[in-house]
Amino acid sequence: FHRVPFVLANWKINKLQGEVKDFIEKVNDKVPAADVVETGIAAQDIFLADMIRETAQSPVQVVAENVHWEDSGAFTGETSPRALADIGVNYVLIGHFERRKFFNETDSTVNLKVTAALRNGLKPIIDIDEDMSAYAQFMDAEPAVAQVAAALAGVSVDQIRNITIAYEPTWAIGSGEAASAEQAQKAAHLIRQTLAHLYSPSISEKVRILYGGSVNPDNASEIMSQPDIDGVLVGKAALDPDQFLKLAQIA
Ligand code: G2H
Repeated sequence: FHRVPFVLANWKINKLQGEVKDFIEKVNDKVPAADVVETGIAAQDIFLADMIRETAQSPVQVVAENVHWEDSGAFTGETSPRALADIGVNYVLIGHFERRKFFNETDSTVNLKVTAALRNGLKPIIDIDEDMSAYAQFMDAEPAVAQVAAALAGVSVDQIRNITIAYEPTWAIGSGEAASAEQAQKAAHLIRQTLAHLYSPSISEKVRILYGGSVNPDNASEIMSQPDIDGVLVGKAALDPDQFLKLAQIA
């Protein structure tokens, strides 16, 4: 089974309207075909509708950075998964380290959001982080394994095909210090073993696992050449269109 690599930019709350437009104009015609390398950009909700329009003729996927777990109702300031699907969004990031750290995202809200996304036909990209102490104990990935299981509670065998997992060790996020290819592979392999245990070995082979945390065009090729790593989630480096295109070409 061939897993199509996924190169996903995470802009967080950077960029203004004009910068978004310029970036998309620059990359639209230059990204690889979606069956070779899938490319995507996670951006603030306020830009998503424009981005969907601007990428209509290109394979670039427009990705939400977060979503609420109810489809509608009185939840001021949140974004409905049904509304995201309605404007044409396909993918949503769920449980990014920064959501967990600054906005009280927990394994249980992550699971509610994953379920809500799937129910509305959105494909979740679930972030799994890991703390520094676990790293000090030589990649004891136990917490990562528990996070995967919690995030996927109630997700069926049919639905798991629509899930992407992004492994982003906390200490590597925005620090300029990426995990080594070997560390990243080790964690990704453990995550795949967890999927095999929760579902089946053949299903675990169908799920994409990305690495994120200080990825750039210099370290991406070694990381992406690891057998269990199917792409990268990139913050800082992917704010620049040329670097984003380079990463897509490396994949
Ligand atoms: C981790 C990553 C993107 P950066 O947050 O999700 O950001 O590449 O800047 O470490």
